[in-house]
Amino acid sequence: MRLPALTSTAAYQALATHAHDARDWQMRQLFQKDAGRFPRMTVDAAGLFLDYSKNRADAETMQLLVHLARTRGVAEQRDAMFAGEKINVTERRSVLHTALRMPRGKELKVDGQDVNADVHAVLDRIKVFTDKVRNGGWLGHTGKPITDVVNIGIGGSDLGPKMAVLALRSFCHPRLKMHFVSNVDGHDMDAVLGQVNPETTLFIVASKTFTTAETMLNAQTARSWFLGRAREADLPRHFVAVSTNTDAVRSFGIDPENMFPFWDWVGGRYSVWSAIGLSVALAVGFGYFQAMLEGAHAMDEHFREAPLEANMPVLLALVGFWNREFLGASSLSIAPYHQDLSRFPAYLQQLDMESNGKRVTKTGQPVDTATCPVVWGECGTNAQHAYFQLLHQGTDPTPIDFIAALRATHDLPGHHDALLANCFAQSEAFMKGKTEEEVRAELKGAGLSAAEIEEMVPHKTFPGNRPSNMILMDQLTPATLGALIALYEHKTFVQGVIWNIASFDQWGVELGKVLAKKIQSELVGKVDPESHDSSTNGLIVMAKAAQIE
Ligand code: G6Q
Repeated sequence: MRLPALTSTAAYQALATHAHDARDWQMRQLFQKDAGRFPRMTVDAAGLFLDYSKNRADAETMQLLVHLARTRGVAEQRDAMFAGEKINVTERRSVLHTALRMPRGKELKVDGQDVNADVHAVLDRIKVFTDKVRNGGWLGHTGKPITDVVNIGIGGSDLGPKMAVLALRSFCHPRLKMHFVSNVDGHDMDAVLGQVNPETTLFIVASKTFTTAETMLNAQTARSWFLGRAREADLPRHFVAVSTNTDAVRSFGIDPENMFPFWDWVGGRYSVWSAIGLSVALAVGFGYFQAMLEGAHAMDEHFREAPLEANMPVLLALVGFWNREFLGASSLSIAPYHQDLSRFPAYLQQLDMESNGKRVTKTGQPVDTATCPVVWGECGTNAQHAYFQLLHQGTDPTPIDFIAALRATHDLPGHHDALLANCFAQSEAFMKGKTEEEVRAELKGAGLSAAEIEEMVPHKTFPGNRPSNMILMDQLTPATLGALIALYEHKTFVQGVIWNIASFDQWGVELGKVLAKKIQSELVGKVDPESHDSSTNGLIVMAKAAQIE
């Protein structure tokens, strides 16, 4: 669908006019004058609850935003994605991570291929393999059960599995220790190899293309390390692959029998649901892995069926778009109040920024507005003691997504109430702030003189009126984690549709890769390079000199 430039549309212009007034709104007042704000600006779906009432938006704002989503074709594009149409236009591919979590037996054919049957055939193999490793039936070359699993992968082949294994810590197998090596920096691999025993370690080489330089080097290093301690014939007990590239897996020396396949219609950053999630299934067991898929599927069904005005991913996308586009928020902070979600902000960084960090439309014209904000974050309450200062009193308004579970998965007394109290208190403080009058009254109560009070007032005043969302679940379980990831996947999708950008490619990753190859050969070359700028030439010469010494 050829869409008009976003800012030229009547729907966008109506929002721009409306935003002119909204810039002066105070959320405190919005809450005071509207008792129905909380019930109206909250939504439940797939075991998650979203409260988006602490945004500088009212009922009219939401209507205008939903109208914009409608006119940009969000519903049609969503249906095209689920149907397997080739909506990844620059790579001419379908985008079917949703098919990875479809229940068995649902009809979906792409290019004549029965996608559902293919997906479930691989899931069946994952079940057999993971059961065997977990119950001690899969033995290392000296007859001992596996104790350590090392996932070697990077980007989408690392961030999702690592985040999910940490998030589901309470569901993990007590014997299996999970490790993730991603960085080409040898310190990453070195740290893991120092901890594991070749007799009881299983390496998963996880790479969609099986050509990614970092992963290939790490896999070769692991292979050499292993072969220094065992025979070539022992490799099949200790190395498996997850990939779409059977030939490359075979040439690496892994029997395709030990390869778990997936398909080109699974984007790297959307691949935790595929065989790339093998490490997750090993850690938590196939039953819980399936529960994660089911949680995501429940969110898919909601996204497909709920009207746009009551659709959780659509609403999250729209308030994010509003903050970015009209209230000048150039970043989005993610604050999970759950230590097990410590890698969730990093996971979302890739999901959102690699998908929507684009500057041209699907048809190649420059985008006429800002696109994806910078996504970053850290767990609460730690973040409160680090950078929340800037969020409260800095000069840039930064929206925050709070994420919390109402019930803990531990039974240590006192902690969870303290955690939730902090989470809710922060969301209230960002919204309300603290007025000059309130500061004066407080300081007067503390016995300060009038002069002292006036000196302190500017420092102790909080402007407030800072937007946030609150995402709650009962407990962090495989199902709610699945729903949470799917929520953000669909949110990202909706924003990409509104901006009309190609959310499913990542050409921006290429340039650095090509240059790194050239520099890598120069670092070991005899002649000092002259072809770069003086800074890059100088850095290469320095690194060469350090290696010679
Ligand atoms: C994700 C990106 C990227 C990719 C890695 C690893 O969407 O495509 O992060 O996942 O570059 O790629 P391989 O799995 O092919 O090694």
